[in-house]
Amino acid sequence: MRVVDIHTHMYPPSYIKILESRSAIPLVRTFPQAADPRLILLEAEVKSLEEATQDATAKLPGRPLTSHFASLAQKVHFMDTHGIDISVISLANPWLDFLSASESGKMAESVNEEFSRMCSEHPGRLFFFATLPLTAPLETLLAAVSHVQGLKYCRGIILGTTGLGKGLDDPALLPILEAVAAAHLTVFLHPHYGLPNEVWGPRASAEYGHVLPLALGFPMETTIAVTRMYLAGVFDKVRDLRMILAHSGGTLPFLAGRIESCVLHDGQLVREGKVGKGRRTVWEVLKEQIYLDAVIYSEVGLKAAIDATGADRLMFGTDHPFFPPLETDEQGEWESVSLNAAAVTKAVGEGSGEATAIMGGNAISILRLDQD
Ligand code: 5CU
Repeated sequence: MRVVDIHTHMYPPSYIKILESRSAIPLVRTFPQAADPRLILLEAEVKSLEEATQDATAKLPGRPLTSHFASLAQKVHFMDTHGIDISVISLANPWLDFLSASESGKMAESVNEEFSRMCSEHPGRLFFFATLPLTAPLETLLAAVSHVQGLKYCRGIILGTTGLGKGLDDPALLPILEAVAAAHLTVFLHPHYGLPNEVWGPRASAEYGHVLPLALGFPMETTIAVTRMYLAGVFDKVRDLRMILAHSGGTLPFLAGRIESCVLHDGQLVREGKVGKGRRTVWEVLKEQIYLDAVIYSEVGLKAAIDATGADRLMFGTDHPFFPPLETDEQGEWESVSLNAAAVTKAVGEGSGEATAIMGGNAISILRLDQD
């Protein structure tokens, strides 16, 4: 069995430099009371950033920026430690979303070249999902798709849920999705923005750590983005589009039936003829155009994902370098990885054909990882 990690991130050193120069999130900041700089990414972390800036005894914001985020040697060490044969690396959130229209094209080019170079240092072991300059003009964006299509180890693009700023159901995004699909690049859809902070209530920032935005905000964001695409007919308009959804599709496998029922019972959609013959159901789109990663940490979620798309559409991932062990050596085994591997074993049986497929076989054939 070959093990492939399709959900594994890095911030190349040039990207970290940009974060170090920033005063608004995303940013990197050093605090006298901590050895490692802190990486502050999420809106939900802004309050604790302000508190720690004013009060040296306040809890530290964000997460430690360890060598796991930017070092290629560390990525390979992590792979070796966990028996991972191949990784498909991607820039972590929030990608280039915060750069201006004039900056993002050049930065995308250099980040994608940097990922390409890293992959070439470990041929056959590393591939990557490229990053698009979504704030740039359409022609720069289309040129970026052509550029990454020509990079030997590129197998797709990582995409957030905001698209060009108005979400993934925005008609202006269609030419990009069409170009990506025509280039046979798979989209890896990943959340970043979660839900508005108010949803978490006044106690969250001080008492609940990152649990609510990460455990619930991220998956809901993905669910909403894909449902909007479905309702706007994006999957029908771009039939060759193939998307891997992070975190086993958010809550889509669990909610697809409810989405279907709401469509069937919606007076407006029925009146407008959107529910008639020829409509592909959410279930059909899931089985035809969607793949899911297996980053859900339990057999219950994984079984729902398998039921929704089929075991031949699931791919193992780790979310490295996020979720490191807090009480054991970071250079050793990570519980976040073993939880996901154990979920596969429990859901489909150790050594089964389905386990072999989910742990690596699916990724190798879907992402053409046995081809140079
Ligand atoms: O811990 C986190 O904030 C994250 C994040 O930002 N992105 C991700 O992919 N996983 C965890």
